[in-house]
Amino acid sequence: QISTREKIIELLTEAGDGFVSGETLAKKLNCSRAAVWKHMEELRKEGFELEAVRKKGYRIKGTGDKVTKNEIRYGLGTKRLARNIHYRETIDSTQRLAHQLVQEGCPDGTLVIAEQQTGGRGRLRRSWYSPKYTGIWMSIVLRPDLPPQMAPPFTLIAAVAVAQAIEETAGIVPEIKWPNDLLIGGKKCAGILTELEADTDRIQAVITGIGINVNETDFPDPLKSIATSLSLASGKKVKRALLIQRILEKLEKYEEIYLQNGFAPLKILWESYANVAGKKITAHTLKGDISGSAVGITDDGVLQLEGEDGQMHAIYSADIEI
Ligand code: BT5
Repeated sequence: QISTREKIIELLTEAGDGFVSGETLAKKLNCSRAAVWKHMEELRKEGFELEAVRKKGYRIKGTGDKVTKNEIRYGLGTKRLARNIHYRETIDSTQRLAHQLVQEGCPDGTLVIAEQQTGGRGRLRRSWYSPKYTGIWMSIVLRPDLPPQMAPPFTLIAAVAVAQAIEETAGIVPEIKWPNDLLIGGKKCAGILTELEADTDRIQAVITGIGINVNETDFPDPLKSIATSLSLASGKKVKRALLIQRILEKLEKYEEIYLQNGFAPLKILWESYANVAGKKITAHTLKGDISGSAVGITDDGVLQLEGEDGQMHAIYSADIEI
């Protein structure tokens, strides 16, 4: 079911550079001209650049770079994901709201997205820098019917979806650093935080938080040396809503593959973006550090590390130093 505003955007987009008169819009939308004008005002507030010319009507001049519900919905090719969107200009953390929505029984595919986070979170209570209008800060609620031990590959699946979408929209190929970092030229451009709500035998929700530096031109001091944005790396601005749509479409597709056939068929795709295999690394785990050479990941997404003592270690969660 599409809203009146989506319908307006559709009609104006179809007209391209041409104008659509208020009368035509009113007729097609089955409302008054005053109501059309009111919708236009709302769309303007959402960042659409709309031009109104007396006796000619309305025309679209291009969309401002915002990530509102309409910007995301228009042109989105998913069946399940982001049918339900919670948009905020400012929020503490999209993860926090997503957890709350899960408690309230939100549907599979619910998307929480914000222009800015004041308390963005990384793993292990680290903070995530999320300035206004320049990046993508979103959380997606998935409700697969799986046991909790099947949850870890969701981070890897999200990483592949994000890497591929970046490649298609920004024209740069990021590297995936196991498990949850995306790097360009050795600097972090995106991070993924997967959290779980589960009973002992069944997942209630996988909440996948995705943070991407898109159009930032600069970073504050502690991040300057370790962070980059797509626009710093590619030299051009990227339209965030387009990147979001591609990520959602891929995530939906890969989640379906995972549910039907497991992680094995996605592994090769993941490996094509990964940067660890064969490298000397140190895994900082909660139980201590393990150094050795990275062999690869298993069909379940577990990192295999051959220790300096020749022993094989299965790493389920860690920060990797290359
Ligand atoms: C992550 O954690 O990389 C997961 C980040 C997930 C953020 C998303 S945004 C939407 C959703 N809502 C949330 O509240 N969070 C999720 P981790 O691997 O622990 O990395 C955190 C570390 O990355 C920090 O300690 C900093 O060193 C660095 N960092 C912080 N902000 C950054 C940024 N914008 N770009 C690059 N690095 C950053």
